[in-house]
Amino acid sequence: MNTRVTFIYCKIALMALSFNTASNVFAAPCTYNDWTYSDGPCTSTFTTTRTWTKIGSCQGGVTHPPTETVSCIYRGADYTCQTLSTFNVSIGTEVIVSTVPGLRNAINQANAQRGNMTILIEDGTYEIASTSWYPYITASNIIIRSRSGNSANVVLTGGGMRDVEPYVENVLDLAGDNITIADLSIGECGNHGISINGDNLFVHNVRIYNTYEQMLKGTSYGDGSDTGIVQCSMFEYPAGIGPQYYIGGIDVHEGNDWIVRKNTFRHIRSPENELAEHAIHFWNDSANTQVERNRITNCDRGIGFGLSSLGHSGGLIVNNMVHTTRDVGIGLETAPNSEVYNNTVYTENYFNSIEYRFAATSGVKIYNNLTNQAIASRNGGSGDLQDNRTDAQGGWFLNATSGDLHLATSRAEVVDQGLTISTVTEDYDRDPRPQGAAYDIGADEFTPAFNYSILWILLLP
Ligand SMILES: [Ca+2]
Ligand SMILES: [Ca+2]
Ligand SMILES: [Ca+2]
Ligand SMILES: [Ca+2]
Repeated sequence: MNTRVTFIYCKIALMALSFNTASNVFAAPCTYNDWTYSDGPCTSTFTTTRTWTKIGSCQGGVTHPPTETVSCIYRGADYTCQTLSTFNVSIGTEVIVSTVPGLRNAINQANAQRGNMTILIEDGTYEIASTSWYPYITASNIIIRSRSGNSANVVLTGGGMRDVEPYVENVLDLAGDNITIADLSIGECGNHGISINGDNLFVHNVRIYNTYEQMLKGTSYGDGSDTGIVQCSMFEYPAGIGPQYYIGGIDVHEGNDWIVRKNTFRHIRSPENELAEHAIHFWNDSANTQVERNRITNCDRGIGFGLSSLGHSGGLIVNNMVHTTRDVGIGLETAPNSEVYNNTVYTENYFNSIEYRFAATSGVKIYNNLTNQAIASRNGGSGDLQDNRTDAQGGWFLNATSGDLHLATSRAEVVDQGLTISTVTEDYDRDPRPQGAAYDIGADEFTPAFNYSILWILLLP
């Protein structure tokens, strides 16, 4: 080291020392990079407490309170079906759009900045998808929702419910993770309303209608889409029938640990000899799906785990009301160790309400289900059946052919006749189980409506 280099080295070392010993005086202003935070658990009001910590010894500049309340996506069991706008749920950059070019720009911006963004859409109808461009979102951590919270007033469409082969027209095609779609409608397209390959999708209070293929599709690319939640949503063909057989409600391949709860599926019916796919179908190497408290009516097929040898393992189907018009209400195919508890199934034009099928379907538990047709093994399926009743009549229910399978009156055949299942603590209505002496069979734990005629008698002089 020559003298000059040594001198510079010593000077730099001295400067570093002076900054260290007098950091209060010379500390640089804080930037965004000088802060870190941790969030507590997300509560059922879609809020959490964020705790901020400063890294290093900067002073002034960017600052944060020690704690603050921020919004988050609540995914727990004690969820609410209220709109996300009720809680002003938002993450990252917030963009408000009111035109198709504005919405397309926001999607391009979300991809360019790698997500962390909320897109709020003003009321209106947006023909956002075409066969030459449709929203393809590669970024993660995005919320797309109506600003008003009124799902009927914000409608995202393609060019109509028609065959677009050999082109593709999904209204939303999502490859990123942690994407939330809420409080809007999606329909009128050539393929799917939502196509998803990323993980942790959250669909809340969305109406999907008039898609030429399955309404929500989980594709099998990579290891498929996992841990999605679909809740409080409507899937329907308002004309009462679909455009072709290759349709379905939720169709997921290679999906692990999804939850599908408190949705309605209507009129997912094929106009052809070939059946439509199920309203809810998880298959082709899927596992551990929870399907609870859904209402399915006037569909060809209800809930399916697996299809032929393309199976599904584990999972729970509980407290659903299922009305089908051509095939099974609940079908287990190559679906080992599934649990099917406390469903009510009303089946028209078919012999079996519930089937467990193929030798690979073993270890299934089918308890406390109320059906009007058989619960049957086919092709060597095996399982444990307890406390089911398969002789229900349409008149037992409030409105069987619109899928309202609440008991119309207290029926001795089912009320207090079920097995106690410690993991099933509520019914379709979230009424606690049991009411009265024991569990009821079926999705509804019967609670008699308040009887005004008795009150009238009591009040008479
Ligand atoms: Ca995955
Ligand atoms: Ca998977
Ligand atoms: Ca009871
Ligand atoms: Ca009830």
